[in-house]
Formats: sequence, structure tokens, C-alpha cells
Amino acid sequence: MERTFLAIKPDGVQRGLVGEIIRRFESKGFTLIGLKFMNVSRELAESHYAVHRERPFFPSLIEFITSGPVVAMVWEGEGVVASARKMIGATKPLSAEPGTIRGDFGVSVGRNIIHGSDAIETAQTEVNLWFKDEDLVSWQPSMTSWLQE
Ligand code: DAT
Ligand code: MG
Repeated sequence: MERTFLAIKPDGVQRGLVGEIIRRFESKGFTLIGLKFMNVSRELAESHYAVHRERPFFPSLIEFITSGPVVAMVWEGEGVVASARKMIGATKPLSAEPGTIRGDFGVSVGRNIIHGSDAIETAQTEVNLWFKDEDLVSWQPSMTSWLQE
């Protein structure tokens, strides 16, 4: 089954949006299989954002993501990678559509509330970077037959 990695960033946690964000993915019909409330080390932050190493915003991005606790999650479901990206919205919250998380709750690219893997391959890498296999819970929600034919 397809999986994605999502992380509620320090701004989302500080603004009290954890419940609202988890609610959206639960209500949509995706399955939570991993959840960790944690501080992010510089080392983890730099690995996670390695593709952005050369960008001018990299130092402030690392500073920000290590500045307070985050909620790291793995969600499962058919098409979850692309669907979660749609639910999150565009990188710049002012360009993100209303109805998306960034569109509804943010104004600034450096405070855009939540991370979501951008492709199936990236998701696999990020899930493995943030979670050990034994910390993921394989389970079958009892409502499955009411979500899928
Ligand atoms: P996304 O988080 O939508 O996948 P990304 O991978 O391009 O976006 O960038 C990772 C994060 O880096 C993004 O969530 C916020 C920050 N960022 C991206 N572009 C930026 C910019 N032009 N200025 C400041 N921060 C930026
Ligand atoms: Mg990205």
C-alpha cells in the first residue's frame, strides 16, 4: 500500500493546528500508521532537506525546522502521496488554494505549517529517514468497507 511522510512543522504545532490537520487526513479516509512528537536534530533536518542544500533559504529553513517540536507522521492509502500534496496546497501559502491546509492557515513560505513528500520515491526515502520499520503500525481500520467498494 502507498505511504507518505507528513510533518507538522514547528509553526503548526505552536499555532495549535495539530488536531485540525490530523482530522483532515483521517476524515479524508487515509490511515495513520506512524506518529512521533519530537524535536528535530540538525543532522536529521539537513538530511531531510538535502536537495535544498545550495538554496539561499537553506540556513533559515534548518533553523526553523529545528526551532521547536514537530509531529512526524506516516499515512497510508491508495494515491496518498499526490492527494496529501493537494490537501497541503502550494508551497507559498498566499498562492495555495482555499480549502488546502496552507491556503486556509498560512501567509508565509517560511511558515507553511506542514511538509508532505512530493513523490512516491521521495516518500519511501523520507519514511525510512524518520521512522524505524518497527515503529510503523500495520492495521486495518474497521470502517474500510464504508470507504472503499
Ligand atoms: P514543499 O514544502 O512545498 O515541498 P519545497 O520542497 O520546494 O516545498 O521547499 C521546502 C521548504 O523550503 C518549503 O516548504 C519552505 C522552504 N522554501 C521553499 N522555497 C522557499 C523560498 N523561495 N523562500 C523561503 N523558503 C522557501
Ligand atoms: Mg518539498
